[in-house]
Amino acid sequence: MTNKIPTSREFAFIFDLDGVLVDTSKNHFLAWKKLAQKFDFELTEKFNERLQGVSRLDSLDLILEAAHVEIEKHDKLKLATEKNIFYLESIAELNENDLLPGVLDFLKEAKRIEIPIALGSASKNANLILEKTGISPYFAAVVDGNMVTKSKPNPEVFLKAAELLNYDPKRCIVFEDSIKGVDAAVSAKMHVVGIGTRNKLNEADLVFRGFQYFKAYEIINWYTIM
Ligand code: B16
Ligand code: MG
Repeated sequence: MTNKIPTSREFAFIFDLDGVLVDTSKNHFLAWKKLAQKFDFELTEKFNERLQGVSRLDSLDLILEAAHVEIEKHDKLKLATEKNIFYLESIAELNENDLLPGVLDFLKEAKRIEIPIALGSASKNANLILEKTGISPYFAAVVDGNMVTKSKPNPEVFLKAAELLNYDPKRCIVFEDSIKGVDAAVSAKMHVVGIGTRNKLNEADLVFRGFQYFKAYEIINWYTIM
């Protein structure tokens, strides 16, 4: 008798990056907080939820609006660059140990059962983070902030990932930690698993607090019998 490995090509997985695979959400938060001090704006964790999954320039616009600061486009670009410098400094030592609990085992299992995997992130630093944490080889396709023009909740980033994988959106399962990211997946007509709390990610089909609490094959089984 052969030990046949079960395979699943029925569905593809699309992962968000910050806050799903790596705990870089807090680095973004602290970098924005430091920048916002320049114009005496106290950036709270609650306000930060509005920035999750949102592009760098759109995030800056939200902060400037809340702080009642009006500046020229040229100065906005300078501030966005400054924030990115703070952010890059804070992730200089990032490595495989910074992957969130259960992520590596989950990716390994998904690969073993042959589920195609893509990244759908708003971050322009996504490839750098995949390299630093050593998980690049798991991704058949990477769509990052350099490849899209519209921020989540617009579905562009996920639709592009599905296109690169050559999968129908209805056969894609997105893993997301942000409200806007969940909304983007829903509007792409994809399935969506929330990483966080049901309270926050109300529109997701399933919600788990982290990848250590479920297996890739359980997700596939759940959507297969749905
Ligand atoms: P960058 P995700 C998003 O990544 C972050 O959630 C968001 O806070 C950040 O502003 C955005 O990437 C842009 O990142 O400044 O590195 O280009 O959650 O979509 O993976
Ligand atoms: Mg995220």
